Amino acid sequence: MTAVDDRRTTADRADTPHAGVIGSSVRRKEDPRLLRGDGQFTDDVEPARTVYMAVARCPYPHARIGRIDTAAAAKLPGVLHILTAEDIRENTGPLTVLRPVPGAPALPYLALADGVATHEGQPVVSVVATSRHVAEDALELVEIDYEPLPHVVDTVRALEPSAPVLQPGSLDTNVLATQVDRRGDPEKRMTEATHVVSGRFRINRVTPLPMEPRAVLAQWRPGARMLTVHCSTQVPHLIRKQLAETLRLDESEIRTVASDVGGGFGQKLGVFPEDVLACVHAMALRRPVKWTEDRGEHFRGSTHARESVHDYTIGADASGRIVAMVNRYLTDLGGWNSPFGSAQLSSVVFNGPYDVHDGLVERRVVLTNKTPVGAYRGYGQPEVNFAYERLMDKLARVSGVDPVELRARNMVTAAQMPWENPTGAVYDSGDYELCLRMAADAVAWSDHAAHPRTPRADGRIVGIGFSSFVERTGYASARFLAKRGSQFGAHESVTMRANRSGGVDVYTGVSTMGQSSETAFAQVVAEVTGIAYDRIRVHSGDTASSPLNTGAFASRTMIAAAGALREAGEAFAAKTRRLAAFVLDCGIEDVCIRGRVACLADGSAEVPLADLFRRAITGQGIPHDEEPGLESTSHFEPLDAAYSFGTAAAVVAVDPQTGEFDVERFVMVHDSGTVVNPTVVEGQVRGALMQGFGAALSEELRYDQETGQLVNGSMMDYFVPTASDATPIELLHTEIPSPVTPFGIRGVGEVGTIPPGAAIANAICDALAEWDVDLTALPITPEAVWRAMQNARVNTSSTPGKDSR
Ligand code: SMO
Repeated sequence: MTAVDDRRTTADRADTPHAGVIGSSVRRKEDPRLLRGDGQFTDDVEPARTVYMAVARCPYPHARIGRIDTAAAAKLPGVLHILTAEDIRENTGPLTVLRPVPGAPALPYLALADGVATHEGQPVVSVVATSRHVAEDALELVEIDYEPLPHVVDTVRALEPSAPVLQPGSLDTNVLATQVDRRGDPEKRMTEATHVVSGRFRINRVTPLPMEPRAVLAQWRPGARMLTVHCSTQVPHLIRKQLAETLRLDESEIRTVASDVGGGFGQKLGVFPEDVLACVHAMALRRPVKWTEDRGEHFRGSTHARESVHDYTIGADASGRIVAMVNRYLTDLGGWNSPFGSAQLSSVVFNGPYDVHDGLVERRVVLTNKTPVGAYRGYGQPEVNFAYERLMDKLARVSGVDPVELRARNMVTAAQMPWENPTGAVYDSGDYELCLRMAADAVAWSDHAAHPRTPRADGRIVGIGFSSFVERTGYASARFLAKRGSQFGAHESVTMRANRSGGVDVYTGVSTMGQSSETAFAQVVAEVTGIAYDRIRVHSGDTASSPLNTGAFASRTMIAAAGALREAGEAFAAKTRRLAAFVLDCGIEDVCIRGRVACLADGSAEVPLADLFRRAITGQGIPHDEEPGLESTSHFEPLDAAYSFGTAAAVVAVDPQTGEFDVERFVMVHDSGTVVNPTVVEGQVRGALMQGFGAALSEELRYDQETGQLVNGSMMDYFVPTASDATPIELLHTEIPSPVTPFGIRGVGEVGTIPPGAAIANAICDALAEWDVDLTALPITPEAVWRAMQNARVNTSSTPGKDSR
């Protein structure tokens, strides 16, 4: 572990010269506007003559679309423009996918359902009117003849021969693609193993549910041939690319702007049909067209996530040492491929933190008549963690090895790194066992393990469960992405520009969506250049001003951007020091930049940065061999992905009569390498843990098998945790720098979503260990626990509850 730098505690006043550098919990640059209600979200942008779009959506899970009659709607006063598939077929292309499923045929689709709709909520007709309510009224007057087709909404049933095939033009079955990664001979190792544990693990369909739903505002100036698109997105430059492709415009004719974004979580990772439709309407009407998603639309028309079925097997020798890990899983894609496609990281890190040579992971991507699945914080890692960590506890049980010792015995060690897993992922560095031991100590595991699980005075039995994990953060390289057909790079890009006030403007295509990138970027610039944190302004998310970058996802922004900020900052500082040496008449090596001035190291002479910057901007008063201007741009690609890691421990009290339970403690021990801003990192981990608790304990999008309808698509029926449901969280960190990233930073955005399900399920099963209760599905509700107890009753002679009171 590296020593905790004392700058962190002493330097969080923004006006001290060295405040805001890496490691300090400086106040967030985003907060003054957001806390005053002065943020500017897409819906806050309201140009003159703005008109409003509403969208008619398919009410069936699968339907052929017959005649569409828009005549009555068109006559409604205030209605300006109506689109159906017929109107856009000629002039727009299919929506493009940023991260195609490797090995899958393309499933091109238009912004409006053309002939057949494959999920409830798919856009069929769009209407623009002078107000949203008129547009919504017009939808009531649109007549659409639907011929319902046979549907399938269950992932496993979609593979049965009787299931309707969703894409008969491209596929014979509903399997879009099968991907196998393997190393060694896991089947043979499994036959030689002393202990083999396996299970089928069902992961619930959930949705990221950002506080700000999707939103778009499109403006077209035909004379200038300029389409300006404000959009709530994580990836302004990638949306610009996708809009250009679908609208058949030059990229130079499109400017996308993401101002404040109220959460993305992976969902806002590419262009959606409504974005295209708003642009088509705006170009036809020559008026600004706005669409803001409502919650009902959001539940059916955005993207869902996570739903998968994992058939996982682990083999071990007599001592519990793992000899093979095999995961064959189905991942549900819904009715179409979304801009980012379904999760791929269940494969990449399927073995978690465990050292195994022989391994196999088989991924089958399955189409069903449900809302498309897209990225969501963690992107496959929470799903597979639930499977392998439940099995580690089963393995502990059958082998008689303590679950903490079993984990420790199997973890990749610091000495083994860099270590390549069976899929080719290279774990860069870390001390996985240290985090595990810290978690075990924090919950006094050895004391707990030594005592029987007997009820407390309140009748509840306390159990403790662990989940150890790695998190892939960032991407291996542009070459790695190219092999998978991904339409983006692994780099991040910034431009730094001096201004006459003596400040620095930093331009980035990364949009600010709660991850505090403005703050963290400014900290890196302050660290590298010595310029005061409060003289650095970060401008986010506008393609007209920022260099062409990748975007904010995959816990990758800081890993890549810190390198770009360092390179740009070093070049910027070097020129600043040359100008200062000229003015102060000294050697360049004698010049320091401190806060708002450049000075001699001993402080005997100084010149304000504002003076130097004005000289550079005017080209007046600079050395003859210097070019005017003070600006630098850098595009930086890190060497490799970095792997964050840790262990979580849950302490859960279970009522053995009813299955009711409470998570009384949740300890998260985590390493994200060098920490840029401790408060921001803590916020990221806590926020992701809350989403992890939601997915683990209460959230599940349920479809009626008979009708194919989403039955709980509202905030009344879909149980997102509220503040009053918050589980108490205890955070502990180690801080081991990564050798493959600038400053040793690992990503931190997604990690909290990973361990809650497994840790809590393991704790409940530990509490009810006497009856061998097994939990294999998420979410874990009291009913699920009660049912698992009933199953255990059938399998054992004893009865949970009865004997224990
Ligand atoms: S699921 Mo994230 O925004 O890569």
